[in-house]
Amino acid sequence: MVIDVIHGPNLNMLGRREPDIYGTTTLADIDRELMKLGTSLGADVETFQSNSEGEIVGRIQEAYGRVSGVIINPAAYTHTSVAIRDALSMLSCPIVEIHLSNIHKREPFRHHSYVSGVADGIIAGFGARGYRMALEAVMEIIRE
Ligand code: CA2
Repeated sequence: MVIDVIHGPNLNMLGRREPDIYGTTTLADIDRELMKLGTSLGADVETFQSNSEGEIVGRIQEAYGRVSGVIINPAAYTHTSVAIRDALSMLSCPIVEIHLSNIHKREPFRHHSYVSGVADGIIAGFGARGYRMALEAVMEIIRE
């Protein structure tokens, strides 16, 4: 069983800039932790980060029929990308949208997500630990 974890633009900078908003954990730390948790839950966690909208759309298309669940932090594309939403809407597996910060506590332009309408659930505001919550949630939905 494969769970795909997709990280959007600038998340490769995690832990290196703006620790007050996004924390000090790096993306490599998050990926390592998810792979470990995945093994204990019986899933192969694959991770992908891109700063390019087209590459993220391509990755979602490749997930079609191949993966059992998707966890996605579309980062800034959350608030702009109909293309990512449309790609996600083609999947039939569970989708969890995740944000490190509580986007509803921040600037008004972050309050709208194009992705939420096609996600099974949303986790926001719990920092890096939200990824663990997302993986546990996705595995529980799959097993229901
Ligand atoms: O809270 C989140 O996870 C966000 O998806 C992060 C995005 C932001 O545009 C969304 O509104 C909320 C930004 C990711 C940028 O990540 C950085 C990490 C370290 C330093 C600078 C940016």
